[in-house]
Amino acid sequence: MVAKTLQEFDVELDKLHMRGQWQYDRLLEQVIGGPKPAGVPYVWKWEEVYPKLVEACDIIPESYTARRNFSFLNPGLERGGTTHTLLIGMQMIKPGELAWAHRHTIAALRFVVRGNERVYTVVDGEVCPMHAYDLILTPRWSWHDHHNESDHPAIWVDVLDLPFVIGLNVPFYEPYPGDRQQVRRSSEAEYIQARTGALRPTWERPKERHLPLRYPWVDAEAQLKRLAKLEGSPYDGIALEYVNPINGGPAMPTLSCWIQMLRPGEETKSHRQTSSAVYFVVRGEGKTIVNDEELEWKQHDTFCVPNWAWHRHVNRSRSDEAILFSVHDIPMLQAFDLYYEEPENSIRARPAPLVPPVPEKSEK
Ligand code: GTQ
Ligand code: FE2
Repeated sequence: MVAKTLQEFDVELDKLHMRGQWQYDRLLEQVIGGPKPAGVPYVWKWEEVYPKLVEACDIIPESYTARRNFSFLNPGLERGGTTHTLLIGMQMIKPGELAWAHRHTIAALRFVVRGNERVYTVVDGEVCPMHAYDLILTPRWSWHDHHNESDHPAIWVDVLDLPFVIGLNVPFYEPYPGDRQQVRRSSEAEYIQARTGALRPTWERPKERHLPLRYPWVDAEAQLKRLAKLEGSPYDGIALEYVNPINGGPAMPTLSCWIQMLRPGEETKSHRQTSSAVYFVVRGEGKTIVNDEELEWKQHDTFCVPNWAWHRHVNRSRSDEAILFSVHDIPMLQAFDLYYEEPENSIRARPAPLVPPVPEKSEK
C-alpha cells in the first residue's frame, strides 16, 4: 500500500473540518508579529460634520427620529466601527424633539457639544441635564430617552461599545412601552446621582455600578485647572479619568473616559497600548501623530487612534491649552490581563504626592 502524501492527508482532514497545526504558517505569521493595528488613524472634521447634521434636520423629519445620529466609520475597518471595539458618532436634536426611550446591551455615553438646562437625557428614571461638555452615561441595559425642551438645537457625541458587543454576539434591544419613560417619583431624593458624593445614606446598601450617570463639566474643568501645574503623564499630559465614585474603577465596565489638558506648547512622548481610543476636541488646536500619520485637529473635531499604534500629542498653541475628551477600551483588556503598553506602563504607575519632609531641628 502506497503511503498517502501529507497533502492528501490535509484534504481528508479538511473534509472533516479539522486542520493540523503544521498548516498554521499563516496564522503563526499573524501571532508572531504581535498585534497589527485594526483600522487606520482618522479625523472627522467638525466643519464637515456640522453642516451634515444641520442638513439631516431638514431631510429627516421628526416622526422618523429614533435617533438623528451619524456613526463615524473607520475607512480601514470592514466590519464597521470607529476602532475594532468602539463606535463614536454625533447626534442632533431639534427644539421640541424627543428621541424615544429604549434600552440595549450596548453601553453608551454622551458628551455634550451644544446643550443647556432644558436639554436632558433620562436614564433609568433620572433626569440628567445636558450642558456643554457634560458627560452622561447610559450604561448597558439602562432605559434612556433624550429631550430638547429648549429653543436651541442640541448636539452631542455618542460613544458605544457596539463593535465589542456585536463581536461577542450579545446585541439585545428593547423599546420602552411609550415614547418617554417614567421619572423617579420624589425626584432627587431617590436619585442614584444623590448617592455618589461624600455624604451617603447610612441605611442603604450602595449601588455599585452604573453611576454617577452624570459628570458635570464645571467639575471636570475645575479639576483640570487645579491640577494643571503638575508634571502629569509624559505620554498624555494632565489626563484625568472619570471614575466610578464607589469603587474608583472606570465609568462603565468596558469604557474608560478621560479628559486631558495639553498645556501651551506641550508635546507628549510617544507610546503604544493594546487598547484603542476615540477622541473629541473640546478646545484648542494641535495634532496627534499616529505611527507615520499626522492627524491635525481643532475644536470639535473627532479622531481615532487604533490599538497598538504609536502615538503622541502636540498642542500647537504657545498661549492656549488644548483639551481632549477621549474614550478607551482599556477596561476590556485589563479584565483579562491583556493591557500592555510600550515603552512602559503609564496607567497609575507613579506614587501619589509624598508627605513633605520634616525639617531638621534647628538650634535655638
Ligand atoms: O442615543 O440611544 O448613536 O441607541 C446609537 C444607538 C445613539 C441613543 C447611537 C443609540 C443611541
Ligand atoms: Fe440608545
